[in-house]
Amino acid sequence: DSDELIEIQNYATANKASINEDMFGKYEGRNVIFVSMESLQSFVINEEMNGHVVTPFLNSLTQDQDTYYFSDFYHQTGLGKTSDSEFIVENGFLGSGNGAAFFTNGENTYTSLSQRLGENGYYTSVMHANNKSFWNRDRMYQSLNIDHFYDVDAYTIGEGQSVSWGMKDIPFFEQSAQILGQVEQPFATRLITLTNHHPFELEEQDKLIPEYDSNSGTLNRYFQTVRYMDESLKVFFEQLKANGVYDNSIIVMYGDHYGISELHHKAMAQYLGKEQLTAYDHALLQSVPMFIHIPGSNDGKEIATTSGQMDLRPTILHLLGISTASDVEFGNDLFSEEHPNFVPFRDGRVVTSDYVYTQDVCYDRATGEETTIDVCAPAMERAASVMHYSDQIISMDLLRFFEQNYETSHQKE
Ligand code: GP9
Ligand code: MN
Repeated sequence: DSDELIEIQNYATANKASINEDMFGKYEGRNVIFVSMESLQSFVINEEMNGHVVTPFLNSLTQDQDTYYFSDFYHQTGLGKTSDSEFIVENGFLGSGNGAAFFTNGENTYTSLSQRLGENGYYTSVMHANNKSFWNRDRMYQSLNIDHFYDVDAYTIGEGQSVSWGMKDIPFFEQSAQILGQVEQPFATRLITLTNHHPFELEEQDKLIPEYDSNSGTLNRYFQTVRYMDESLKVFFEQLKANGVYDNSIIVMYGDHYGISELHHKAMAQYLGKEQLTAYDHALLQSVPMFIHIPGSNDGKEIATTSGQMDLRPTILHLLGISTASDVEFGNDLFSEEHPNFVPFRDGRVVTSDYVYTQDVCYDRATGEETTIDVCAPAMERAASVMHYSDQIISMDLLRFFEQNYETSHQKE
C-alpha cells in the first residue's frame, strides 16, 4: 500500500460532486461513441466567416432536442496534445506537466474509463487511421485496457482519400461506421479525426467554403478544414442511422485541443473584431465544443457549466449506471447539481464561471477586468492540488496500488 495514494484517494473522494439520481443509469447498456474532433475550438460554433457558416452540422446540434451542448467547456491538454486529451478522458485526471504521459508513463497501471467499461461487459476500442505507434498509442492502449485499436491497417485508403497527415475524415467515418455495424454490442469506442490538423490542407474538391483573408495562412485555411470536418460528422451520423447502431448509442463529441496558437493573435483579433487579444482572451479561447448526443432523449439543451475534459469520465460512466465513487479522479459529473464550475489547465491557468486566473492576474468574467487575486485564490489552490496529485499518480505509478485493492475487494464479493 502507499501513503501517497491514500492521501490522494481521500482528496478525490472528498471533492466528488453528488450524482444526479435522475440521470444515473438512465442509458444503461447503450453503446458509447466518443469522437475526438481534431483542433476544434468553440470560436467557430454558431459563427460565420465572411458570410459563410463554418459548422452547419454542429450548429444544428446546438439546437437539437436530443443533444446536450456544453458551451463553456475547455480542453486541459499540455505537450501531449491529442494524446493528452485521450489520457484525461480515460483517467479523469491531468496528463504530465513536462511531456506526454503516453510516452513517459505508457507502462503504468491505470483505472481507465475503458477498463471500467470492459468490466461492465463493453467491447472497447479506438479508431484512428494513423500508424499504431504514433504517440506510443499501441503500448499505452494496452495499459488502458482497451480491447482493440483499429489503426491505419484496419482501413482501405483509396485513390484521393488521403491528404496531409493521412486518411480524410469522410472516408474514415464511412469505413468506421461499417466496422461499428459489425462489432459486438454494447461497445465503447473513440474515433479520432485527422483532417483538421495543422497545416490545415485540403484538396480542391473538399473546399466547401473559401479561405479567410488575414495575414495568417494557418487561420485562413483553418476555417476550410473545420468546415470539411463538420461535413464528415454529418456523414457519420447518417451512416450510423443507416446501419442501425444510432438508436442504441450515446455519441460524445469534443474538441481535443486548440488549433490556432497565440502566434496568430493578430489574425485572431481581426476575426474576432478586437483591437488586440489579452491573456484573458487567450485563456477563454481554450474553450472547445462538447456535445452529448442521446438519440430519443428529447431533453436537449445548452448547458453553460464551466467544465473540462476531466469531467467526461464520471459523466459518461454515470449515465450508464457505473459508479465512480471509489475511483481516483478529479473531474465531476456534468449533470450533478454540485458541479464546481471549475477547470484547471495543465499550465496553471484556471477558469471558473466567475473568474479567470492567468499570468499572475485574476480577471472577473462579468467585466473582463482585472480584480483582486483573493477571489481567484480558492480556485488556484484547488487547481494546484489537481496538478500536484495528477503528477504524483503518474510519476509514482500509484494506481498499481489502487488496482490491487480493487481486485481483492471485488473477489471477496
Ligand atoms: C495523430 C493525431 C494528431 O495521430 O492524433 O496528433 P496531435 O498532433 O494533434 O497531437
Ligand atoms: Mn490533436
